[in-house]
Amino acid sequence: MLVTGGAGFIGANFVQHTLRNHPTYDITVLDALTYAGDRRALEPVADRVRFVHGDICDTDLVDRLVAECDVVVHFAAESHVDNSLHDPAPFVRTNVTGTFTLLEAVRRHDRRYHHVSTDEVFGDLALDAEQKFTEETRYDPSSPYSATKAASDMLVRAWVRSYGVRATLSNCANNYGPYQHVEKFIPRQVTNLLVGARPKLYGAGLNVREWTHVEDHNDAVHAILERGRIGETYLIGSGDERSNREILELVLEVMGQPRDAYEHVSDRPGHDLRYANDSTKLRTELGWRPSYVELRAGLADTVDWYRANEWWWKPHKERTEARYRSLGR
Ligand code: NAD
Ligand code: TDX
Repeated sequence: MLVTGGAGFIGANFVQHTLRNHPTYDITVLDALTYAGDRRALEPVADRVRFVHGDICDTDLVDRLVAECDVVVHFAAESHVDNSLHDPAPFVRTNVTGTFTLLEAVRRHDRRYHHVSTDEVFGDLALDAEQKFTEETRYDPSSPYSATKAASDMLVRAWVRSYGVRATLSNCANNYGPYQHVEKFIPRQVTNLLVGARPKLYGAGLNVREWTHVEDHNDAVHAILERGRIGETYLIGSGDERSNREILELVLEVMGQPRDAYEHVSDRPGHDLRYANDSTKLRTELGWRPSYVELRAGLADTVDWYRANEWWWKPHKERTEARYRSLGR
């Protein structure tokens, strides 16, 4: 199995998860170790994984690695919306050209391919709408990040239809859990509290996200790899929708702080209001169910992980906050 982006948040959890549940798998990780990649996230399985430091846009390297594997699981991406607003160029390169490079190699060598994508490709929903995203929802991305993820999904669909590439796609809701970069909402607030800084809420904090534990996301990816239908898209989500303010208040409560111990900062331009996935297809067709049904308990575990693993996140913290300060957030 070739796992791209395996030194990132979801990819590293996927590699650890896979080796726990399928100890005989032979895994190669391809990762460029950008600011978001950290090889130390693979430390618990370092002696069981082949790590290749390289770029998914490197045609020769990708061709060689794809030729050697049976299945490609593609996580590598530029993944942070705020960064994409500031400098979209690496998003177009990695998310679009990188996916194209992988698809061409997969086509040449007739390999099974799974494409990891996001609910953000659908744009956003009104806060008071009954409706959720489904596999049929029209694409309507808002940010440079989501536009490049949407473009990459379209490439995959075209390669299935035009060339018969054996691919599946998944679009997951917001993830949380261990090894998430401190630039993202939950780890940023948890680590702010751990270093004695105040959490930062964008705007009024009314935007809603559907929070899914990374282990549940990775269970779903395995279900799709094992039983998913070629050419199909599956939406993944816990069903647990919360406003950012609610999440922050939960984090503060879990960490024993007053519920109002945070500050409001300027809002994200074009900030999507609400994401919510209808994951009925994944649940009925493939029998997937989230095991993290209690968000509070999942958050408490995540807070414990950040408390116990300062060695992992501390080296990224100061640089991340310096970047936010320059953006006024
Ligand atoms: P991340 O930013 O934590 O990790 C991305 C990894 O990709 C890093 O290790 C980085 O070094 C690597 N990478 C970046 N550019 C590369 C390149 N050109 N070549 C090789 N490697 C490169 O991201 P994440 O949160 O783990 O997200 C993984 C995937 O899941 C992405 O495709 C993202 O769009 C998708 N996704 C994320 C979420 C979420 O909540 N985090 C939700 C749904 C979907
Ligand atoms: O300090 C903050 N304060 C704040 O209020 C940060 C960093 C974020 N926010 C808000 C913005 C969002 O409404 O919290 C929400 C979550 O923000 P992010 O963690 O940046 O996630 P989001 O923009 O929702 O995108 C995430 O989920 C979908 C991932 O980063 C994407 O890779 C994934 O595709």
